[in-house]
Formats: sequence, structure tokens, C-alpha cells
Amino acid sequence: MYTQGLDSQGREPEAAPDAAVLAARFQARVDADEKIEPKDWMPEAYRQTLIRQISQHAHSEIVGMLPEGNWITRAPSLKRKAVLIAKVQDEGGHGMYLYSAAETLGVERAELIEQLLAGTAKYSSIFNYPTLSWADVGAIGWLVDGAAIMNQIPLCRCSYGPYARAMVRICKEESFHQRQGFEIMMTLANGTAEQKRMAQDALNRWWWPSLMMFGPPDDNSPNSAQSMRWRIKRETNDEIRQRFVDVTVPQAEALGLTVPDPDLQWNGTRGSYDFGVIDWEEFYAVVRGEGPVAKERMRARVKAWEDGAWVREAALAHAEKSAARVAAE
Ligand code: FAQ
Repeated sequence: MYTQGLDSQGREPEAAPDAAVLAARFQARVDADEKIEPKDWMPEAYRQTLIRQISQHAHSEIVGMLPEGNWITRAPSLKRKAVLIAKVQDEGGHGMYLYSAAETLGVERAELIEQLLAGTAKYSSIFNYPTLSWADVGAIGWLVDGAAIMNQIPLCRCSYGPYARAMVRICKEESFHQRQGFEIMMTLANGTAEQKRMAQDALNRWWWPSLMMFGPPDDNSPNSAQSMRWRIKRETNDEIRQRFVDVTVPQAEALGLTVPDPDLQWNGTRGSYDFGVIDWEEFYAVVRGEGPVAKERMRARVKAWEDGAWVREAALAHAEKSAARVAAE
């Protein structure tokens, strides 16, 4: 086959552009809101930042199946059980899209999973808290999926094409998750006094960890500035956290529940809620792996991996047999 390479005969070969030129071209494409695709040139640090963020995100989705999965056998009705199974399956699917997006950057999924199981990879702090009652399933959908959407909508415009496209579908599904959680909370908040107490107790326990999901404050967020320049992140941790508070407080009021923050107050000048100080010591302890059920979460993932060994072996044997059959034909 003829290629454009043949046209260069008789001419001086073009020198490959140096790293500074490539980096400037790359940044110009990012600034022009062009999507960066897997085969495009990209700075190594951009690739590594994406692998870090996307893999942490994928792990979060997979570990995030556990807190609600805990309630599938105890859902209060067949309908609730069916909805919860579908929701938890969706989270597993999100993990798969995200591992696939990470693989486009040249990393093996097996390597990422190994890091998770070895305890060397990060995943969202929120999934290290226990689900003590059915109301927690409502609070997770309402608050945790609500926070996830708030953080992920800007990621639909991320500069890296495969991540941005995965986020579009994920956000659509998260939006259904948020509504099912709010609907559980609404049912409980309008139910018996005991059900309303359960809903309030769940809000009390999940409110602050949900605010921590957005990450450290901007002045202590080492990755934000560069990720914003590369348009991986479009808004800062504090900006998105504030939007979540502004949207969620009226929802709590509509439920007749009280946000557990005595300093929460509408600020007319800013057009936003002022809120109390987040316990960052708790956040960093959870990120270090000292969360209330961190060990239990890792044990569950390792067990699932080991229990699934026969499925991987069978799939591999099937693939080898199929390949041998095709080769023989
Ligand atoms: N937990 O410099 P920054 C979900 C780490 S999905 C643990 O601000 P960055 C769906 C951070 O990795 C939830 N670690 O970092 C669902 C970094 O560590 P490193 C997950 C955290 O990346 C719902 C260090 O602190 N969502 O919920 C946390 O610029 C219901 C310094 O922080 C995503 O992953 C944390 N909360 O901004 C599933 C979204 N926050 O790597 C089931 C994508 C920060 O330098 C049920 N990720 N760290 O050692 C992002 O948007 C960003 O990565 C941030 C952090 C905003 C999370």
C-alpha cells in the first residue's frame, strides 16, 4: 500500500519536534477544548495523572458496591430488592467502563486490581463507613450518588476523550440512583416516627463523610492546579462541594430532616450556604486506611477475587479452546 511517506523522497526528512514543542502543541489543543485521544501524543505526567484518577475512580465504584450490597438480602420489599440489585450492578458496570478507560492509557487492568487488593491503591473515603440500617441505603443514593454526580458532571467535559465519554453514561445512571435514594428517604421521612428517626440518623451519619468525598480543601489539594490546567478537572474541590451543599440543603428541608451542622446558614451576599468546618483529621485518617470498616471492605474484595478464580480459569480455558478451534479450521 502506498503511504504519504513515499512523497518525502528527495526531500530532507523532517526532524521530530522536541518535547517543548510537543508540550506546547498539546496544551494548545487542551486550551481549544479538543479531546485528547489514546494514540495522541501526551505528556507522561498527564498520562500518569489520568491513570491515577481513573483507577481510583474505578476502584471506588467496585468497593462502592459493598455498603449497599450488604442490604440486598434484607431489602424491605421485592420491588426495593430488584431496584437495589440493579443499582449495585450499575456500580459494577461503572467500574468496568472506568478500568477500560484506564487501559487506553497503556496500563493493564490486572495490575490495577492487584494494587487495590494489595491495599496500595486509593478509593473513595466514603465507602469505609458502615451501612447500619435500611435508611442508609436511601442516604447513600441521595447523598453519595448526589455528590458523585456533582463531581462527575464536570468530568463529562474532561480533556481525555475515553474518560469524558464514560462519564456521560455513568452520570445518566447516577442520576437514577440519586432519585431512588431520595425516594427511599421520602418514604421513611413520611412514615412512622421510628422510620423518620431512622432517616434522620442516616443523614446525621452520612452528611459529613459525603462532604469529604469532594477531596481536601483547595489550599491543600496537591493535584488540582495542574489537573485544572490540563482540563482533567474543570472545577475545584471546594467549588463542587459548595454546589452540593447549596442543592442538597433545600432537599433535606423538603424531607423535613435536619442537616447536622449548627453553623449551616444561608449567606445572602454570597448566594450560598455557609457551613461548618469539616473534620479533616477524620478524612485523612480514612484516606490512610483507618476508616471504620476499611479492613472489612478489603477482606470482602480479596475474598470475592479468590472466590472468582474458577470463573477466570474457565473463561481462559474457553478462550484457548475457541482459538484452537478457529486455528484448526
Ligand atoms: N477519598 O489533590 P487532590 C461514587 C486523595 S464514585 C480518598 O484533591 P484530585 C459512585 C486523592 O486521590 C466516588 N482519597 O486529588 C458510587 C489524592 O491522592 P493521591 C469516587 C481522596 O485527584 C456511588 C489526595 O487525596 N469518585 O461515589 C479523596 O485532584 C454510590 C489529594 O487530593 C471519583 O473518584 C477521597 N474522597 O481530586 C458508587 C471521581 N479525595 O492520588 C457506589 C473522580 C481526594 O495524590 C455507590 N475523581 N483523595 O495519592 C476526582 O474527581 C478527583 O480524583 C477527586 C480528588 C476530586 C476525588
